[in-house]
Amino acid sequence: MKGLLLKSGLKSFDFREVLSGKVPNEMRIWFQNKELVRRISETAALCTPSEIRLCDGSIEEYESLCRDLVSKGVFIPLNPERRPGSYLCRSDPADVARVEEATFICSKNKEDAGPTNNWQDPAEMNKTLDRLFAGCMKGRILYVIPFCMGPLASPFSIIGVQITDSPYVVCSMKIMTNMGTAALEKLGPEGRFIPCIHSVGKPLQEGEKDVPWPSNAIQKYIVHFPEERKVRSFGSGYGGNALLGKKSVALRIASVIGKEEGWLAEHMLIIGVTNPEGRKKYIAAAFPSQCGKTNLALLSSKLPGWKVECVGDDIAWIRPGKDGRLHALNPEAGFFGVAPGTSYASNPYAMETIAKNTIFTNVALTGDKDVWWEGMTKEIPSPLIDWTGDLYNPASGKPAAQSNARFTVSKMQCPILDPASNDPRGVPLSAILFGGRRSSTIPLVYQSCSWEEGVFLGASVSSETTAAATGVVGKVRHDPFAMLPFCGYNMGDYFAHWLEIGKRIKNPPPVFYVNWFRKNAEGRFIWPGFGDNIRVLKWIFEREEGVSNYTETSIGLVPSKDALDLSGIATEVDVNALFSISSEDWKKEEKEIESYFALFGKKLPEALANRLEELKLRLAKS
Ligand code: SAT
Ligand code: MN
Repeated sequence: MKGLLLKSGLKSFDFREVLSGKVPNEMRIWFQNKELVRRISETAALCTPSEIRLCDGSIEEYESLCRDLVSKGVFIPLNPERRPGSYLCRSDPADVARVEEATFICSKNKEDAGPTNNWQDPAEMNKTLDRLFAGCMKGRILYVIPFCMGPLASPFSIIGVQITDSPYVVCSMKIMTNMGTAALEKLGPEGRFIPCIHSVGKPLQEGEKDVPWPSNAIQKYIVHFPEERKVRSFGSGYGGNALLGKKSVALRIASVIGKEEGWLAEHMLIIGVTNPEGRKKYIAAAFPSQCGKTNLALLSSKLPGWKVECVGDDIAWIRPGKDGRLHALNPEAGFFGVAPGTSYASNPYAMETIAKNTIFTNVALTGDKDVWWEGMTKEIPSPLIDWTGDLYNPASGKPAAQSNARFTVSKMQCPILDPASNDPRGVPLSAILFGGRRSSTIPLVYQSCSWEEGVFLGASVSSETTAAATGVVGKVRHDPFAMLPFCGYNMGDYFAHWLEIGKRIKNPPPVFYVNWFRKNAEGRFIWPGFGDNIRVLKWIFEREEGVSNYTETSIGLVPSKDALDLSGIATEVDVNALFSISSEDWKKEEKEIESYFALFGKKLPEALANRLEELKLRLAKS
């Protein structure tokens, strides 16, 4: 590492000299935690970057990285009059989504990863990764990003340090996490952090010209070591594969920590719902990726007097409180939301949030240098450059924006951000929702009768696959608690942990199942969704207070006739089709759940097996 340049802010040093004890005053904070210094040195020695840059998380640093990315043609600055402070970035067409087949949980014992995760022996995996990481940052800068998931003031927050060779990742982490010196200060000399080592896996040979989106076309690995509390990610620069604070730390690793410490790390949005009388309740909801979490989190109410505010759109850390209730905290500082389908008509608050200071990835570019995607406006602007950089031809039948195109934006820009969004203690939950994308079988909403039955609903979530992960789109797959790709340990133990949490609190919140995506015989959505979902939230709110009417069915409680407020709804809704429970479809569903549960063998908690038997009996009688 002789002569390895070390930069912090505008100052440059020799890394070796600093290591040998000559730590300049302004750098003290970076060299106080021995484990951090060890990780940086070890990674630099293995990956052989040409420079090390310590990221302080300042706005100046962010802006200078953006300018750099613009000069290299990686970021296209958008029209400052229309979309100030914003950029468009185009990924490699082969690196557009999470790679679940390349995502691993490398616990010491295979059984601890469980039947739903890819597993390899950690020592073997480390050997494979050491080979891939050797020299992988040649010709590139190694960035060190200290970050804090959760409010800086919260005792529940988790500190991580991501080392990456992608400046796009640094900019995204700045938006999505509390990043930089503040996180380092919280870490302190003795503090523990989750090391997250990431490389796009494309070393540059002497004189080789870089591409705008470097990644590794052949080898991709997103690997978690739950016992060691470490993440190593290779070969991809996109989303959850690369912004390691999100799915890797705040879900996969945090779920393991939560299991040990008695709390839950969940793939859930959190919202505050206020009724016309001014009473407010917080609700958390789990849906798989690309099933409308950001849309529900930023809902613009179609019912007069009802209001939704957003605490978080993707992740909730949930703990039993001393008051006997569950409290939820959003560990993220920004939104990494799905762009296609977002419009002023469907989601005005999302559009306002992304009006400035936003990084767009894989959307289309208009003639006046603004962004566009399918569903933003009825007319397709012309001219239009598609997400691959070509002039768009609507006759091609292809979409102009990639179907997993995203916006990355600070939640502080959200016009309906809940005042408690950064509350270090989180917010008390009054209801929990599960849901998926199902064109048949599942009614718009139903309620479970107990915590155990609620856990059964979470465990039996299934959903049509979306473009958030690589692979076929539209195939129904089981996605328990919407955590299938994000649970860091055995899913059977995870079910048991949920049951256990319910026993530890006096007042578990009621649990509901929702499905906005049911279709009619012609293949059209029956329910308008978006702002009209407030009607469902209203029924849930009033169920929690015990006032809205319900009918008991074989699967749970549904709104009784006229209990769902459809006043002033703009579209005609076939309520019968929306709530029909076909015993034929449900018998199929029951068989599906039964064969899925068999996957967990002895790890399936008895309470869930019993709930399934009960459902079978009720369906047999119906
Ligand atoms: O995992 S990502 O952050 O890329 C998005 C998602 O799947 O929810
Ligand atoms: Mn998500």
